[in-house]
Amino acid sequence: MIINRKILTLDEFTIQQLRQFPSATGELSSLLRDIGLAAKRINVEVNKAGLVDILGDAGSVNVQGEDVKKLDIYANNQLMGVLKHGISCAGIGSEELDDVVVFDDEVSNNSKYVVLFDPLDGSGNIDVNISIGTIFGVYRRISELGKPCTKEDFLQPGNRQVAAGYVVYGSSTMLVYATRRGVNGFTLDPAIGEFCLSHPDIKCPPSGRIYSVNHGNFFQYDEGVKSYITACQKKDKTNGGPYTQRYIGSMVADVHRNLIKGGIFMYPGTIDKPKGKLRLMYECNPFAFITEVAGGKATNGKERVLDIQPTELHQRSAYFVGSKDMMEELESHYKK
Ligand code: P6P
Repeated sequence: MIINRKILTLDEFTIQQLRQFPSATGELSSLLRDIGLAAKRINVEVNKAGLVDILGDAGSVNVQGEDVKKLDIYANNQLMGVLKHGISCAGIGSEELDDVVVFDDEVSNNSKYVVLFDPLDGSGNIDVNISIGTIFGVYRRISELGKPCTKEDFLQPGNRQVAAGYVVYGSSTMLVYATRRGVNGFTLDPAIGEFCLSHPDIKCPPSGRIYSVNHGNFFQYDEGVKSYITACQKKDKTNGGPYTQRYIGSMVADVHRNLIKGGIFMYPGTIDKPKGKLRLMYECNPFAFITEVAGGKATNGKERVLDIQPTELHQRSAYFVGSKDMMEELESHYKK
């Protein structure tokens, strides 16, 4: 008897995916559920952030007598905790930590995956109540199982990701993750405390009318980028008129909107910072993987982001990601 399940929770969805691959060990499904648990815990604190003045600012002691941590440190610790105490992760790399953390215990050393994450991207927007997010990428280890994972496990090109995803803490809290089989979005239902499948099989529209960039740096961008931005502003009425510029200074929210509605997000290099600001391993690569699985593209202006061979854990990359047609129009301006 097939039970008609209208709403699948994240746990039910990952288990359903697992049932379709009897040979799978379930480690990846378990890891994704672990991240979902951390996201729920982070969501509780992010939603209280506006009350920090009452609960006490980071570094102080709150009314319950607890140390109030900076939210991004709190988020980092939640993700590291669930992954260390799970069965699927041998170690992590985090935007908040200088070096990778090798879990080095018997279970972790036999775990197949390592995870890189930005625990709370855009955390500077918390005190003005703008959406922020968590970003993660999952790699299969290349080091020997049974031993501690190594730095090389974390310095793989983004095309070696087996899964990637993000959580956007916004008007609702959503967890979106991709495997090579597709991109699926889950919205947190506070009534039951579960992420529920709300956006099955997300596809990035091949084109759109939204471009996201920090216009303040316009005169620092190279000619190709300036030419494309100007073209976005000069679209005439025969093709719908000028595009809309939407940039809220929180990459997760901007890229999520563009993934659903169609659009392009740009964080180009500048004269002062040729590599731009965004980090390759735990900001650019996860969104590049998700966007490509959904039908879009992601480059650094010259090459596919997922093909970049990393050399450092925290290296930066110029970044362009979004709808296929818009990315190809940008590339045409680079070729001029
Ligand atoms: P700028 C947040 O600090 C972040 O890393 C991204 O989330 C965001 O898109 C970008 O930086 C904003 O940077 O230089 O435009 O303020």
